[in-house]
Amino acid sequence: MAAPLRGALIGCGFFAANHLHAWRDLDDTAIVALCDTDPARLAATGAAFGISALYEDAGKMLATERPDFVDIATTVGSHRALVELAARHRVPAICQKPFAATPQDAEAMVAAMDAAGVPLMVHENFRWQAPILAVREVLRAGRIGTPFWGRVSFRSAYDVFAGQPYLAEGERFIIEDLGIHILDIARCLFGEVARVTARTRRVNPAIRGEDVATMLLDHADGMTAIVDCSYATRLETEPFPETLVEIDGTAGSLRLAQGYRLTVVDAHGAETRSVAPPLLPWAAHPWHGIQHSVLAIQRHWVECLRSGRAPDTSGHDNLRTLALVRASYQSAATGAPQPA
Ligand code: NAD
Ligand code: 89V
Repeated sequence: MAAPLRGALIGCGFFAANHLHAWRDLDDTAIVALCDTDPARLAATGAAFGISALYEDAGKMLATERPDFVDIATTVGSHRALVELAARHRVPAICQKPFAATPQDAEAMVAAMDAAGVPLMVHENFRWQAPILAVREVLRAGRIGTPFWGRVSFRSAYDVFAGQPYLAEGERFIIEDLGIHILDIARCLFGEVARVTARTRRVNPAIRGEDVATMLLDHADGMTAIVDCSYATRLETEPFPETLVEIDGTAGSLRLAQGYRLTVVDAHGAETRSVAPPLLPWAAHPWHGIQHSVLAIQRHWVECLRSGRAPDTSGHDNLRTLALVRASYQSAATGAPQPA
C-alpha cells in the first residue's frame, strides 16, 4: 500500500472543520499542518483535530512541510494569492468555491497551476451530493431517454448569515455563493450552456446583495433548463440545503422532491425511493448532505492524485461554471440574454 498522502490546510474558519473531519475519514490521507492568519482560530482547530504543526504564514508552511497537496478553505479574496503560492511551490491544490473573484483571476490561477505542472481541483461539492449522484445515475442509464427540459431549484429561508456573516456584506450574494453550486449541477446534468437569461432581486433588507435569482439556460444541444435560487422563501417545512431537480426526457421523467424523494417514470412505470444522504458520525442535520459530499469530493481528489486523472471539477472545468455566474449577473444587469 502507498504511503498516506500528507496534506496541509489553509483557512480554519466556519467550513474547514468539515474538510478536516472528512480527511480523517480517508485512511490514506493525513493532514499534517494547518495555517490561519488568525492565531486563535488556528490554535483551536489544531487542538480540536490533534494537529501540532501550526502556521500563520502559508508560504512558510509549504516551504517547511513540503506537503503532497494543499487544501485552501479560505474565502474568495485570498484564493488567487494562495493558488499562485501553491504553484510556486509546485504543490497540487484544492481551492474552495467561489474559485475566483474575477475571470482574469480565475484564468491566471489555472494558468499558474498548468505552468507548474500540478493538479488543481475546485471544491465544488454540490454535484457530489448523494441525491444528485442518484439523479446522474438515472440519466446515465438512459432510463428517461434524452432530457429536453429541466429545473434545478434551491429555495429556502435558512439563516445562512448566522454562520457566514460575510455573505450579508457583499454587493453580490446568491448567484455568487449558492447559485454557483446550482449552475454547476445544471452543467453536470445537462451539459454546457450557450446562453443565459437571468432576473434577480433582493427581498431581505438586512443584506447588501441579491437573495433571489432565476436563470433560463439555453443549452448547447438545444435543451432548456431553469435554475432558480432563493433565500427568501418561507415554506411549511424548511428544506435547507436540499437541491430539487425536475427533468423531462423523451422516454420518461424524474423528480427529486423535498425529503430526498426521487421519483422516476420510465418504460416500466413509476418508482419512488429515498435518496437521503447518510448521516456521518461527525455530521449534523441539516448540513449532513453537504458534509457527506465533502467526503465524496475529497475521496475523488485522492483517487485523482494517485491515478494522475484530472478531477471532475478541475480549475479548467470550473472556468465554465464561473462563466455562467458572470453571464447571469450580466443578464440581470442588462435585461438581455448573454452568451455563457
Ligand atoms: P471563514 O471566514 O469562516 O473562514 C476563513 C478562514 O480563512 C478564516 O479563519 C481566515 O482567518 C482564514 N484566512 C483568510 N485568508 C487567509 C490567508 N491568506 N492565510 C491563512 N488563513 C487565511 O469562511 P468559511 O465560511 O469557512 O468559508 C470558506 C470558503 O468556503 C468560502 O469561500 C465559502 O464560500 C466556502 N464554503 C463552501 C461550502 C460548500 O459547501 N462548498 C459551504 C460553506 C462555505
Ligand atoms: O455552499 C456554500 O457555499 C454555503 C451555503 C450552502 C450556505 O450556501 O455558503
